[in-house]
Amino acid sequence: MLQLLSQRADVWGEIRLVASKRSAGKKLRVRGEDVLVHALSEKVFDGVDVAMFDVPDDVAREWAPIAVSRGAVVVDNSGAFRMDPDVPLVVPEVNAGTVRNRPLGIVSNPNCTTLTMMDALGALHARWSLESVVVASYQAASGAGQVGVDRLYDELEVVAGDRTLGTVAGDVRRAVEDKLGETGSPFAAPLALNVVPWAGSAQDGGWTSEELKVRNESRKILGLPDLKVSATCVRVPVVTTHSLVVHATFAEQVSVEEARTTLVQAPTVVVIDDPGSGDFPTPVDVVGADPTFVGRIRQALDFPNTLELFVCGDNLRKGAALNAAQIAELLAEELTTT
Ligand code: 2RA
Repeated sequence: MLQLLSQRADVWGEIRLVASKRSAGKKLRVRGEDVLVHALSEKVFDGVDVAMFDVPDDVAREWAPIAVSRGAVVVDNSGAFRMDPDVPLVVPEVNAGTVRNRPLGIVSNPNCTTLTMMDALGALHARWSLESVVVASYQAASGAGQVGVDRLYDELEVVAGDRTLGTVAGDVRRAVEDKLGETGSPFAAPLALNVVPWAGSAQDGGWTSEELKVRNESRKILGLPDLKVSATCVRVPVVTTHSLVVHATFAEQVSVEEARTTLVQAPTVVVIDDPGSGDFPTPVDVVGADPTFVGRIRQALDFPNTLELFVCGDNLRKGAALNAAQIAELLAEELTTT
């Protein structure tokens, strides 16, 4: 977030940094300057127009209303308010107008997995009505935070150099658990040399919280409360950048060429789709970039109104900080023109 605020058009006056007592007193670099970190308190929000929250759900639930009561509009990156009907859930390329309808003074930033496909799907939906989406995610370790990144690198160190690992059931798990212990991983199974079909917490019916977020948030952002959505969320040994396989069905047949043109024309989407030359998006080529990258665009052979897409997006940028910064910029524009 600090890097993005330093790189984007500077629409801000003071940027005040706020954190828990543990970090208060540190200095962090923003816009080329060292800025003091203040401890969280009610008074720290006084004079703040836009408060960008990147905290756990319970902290957001407690402190967002306090920031609003001190005069700020909150942009919240947690899951605390996303499905509240009085809180807009905003992707500027898709539903920027909803940001003005915020009776609680809070605007929510979607989950990174939903965000990875939203500007591409939004562009296609605006042209051909979307009827259903079936998604499989390939989620990076950094979706689970720094602890996830550290765990992935630690596991990779354990398995590096042993060319026998991954050939006998349980050998990778034993190697990882022998070195790193049986607890302490944010992942439900070893991630090195593996894929793990689980992200988030357990919900009714065998679903995970992450899968339900993809369904519920997509419906809200696209303004399609009855959109049929089914997601399976999978963690893969990638550091940063989520990928999604999207099976999107529209009200009418969509030609691949027209879909490609629509995606090419979408300002924040980049199409890389020449598989014959080995050109398609992959996380290691996309990480650190702002746009959503789309490739492998195909007409589903047995589903006439359905396109298959492979989508990659940096889960820390568009999937989190960038989208939040874009929302804050919408608010800044509104506050300076009204
Ligand atoms: C994950 N989507 O990747 C979550 C983070 N918000 O774990």
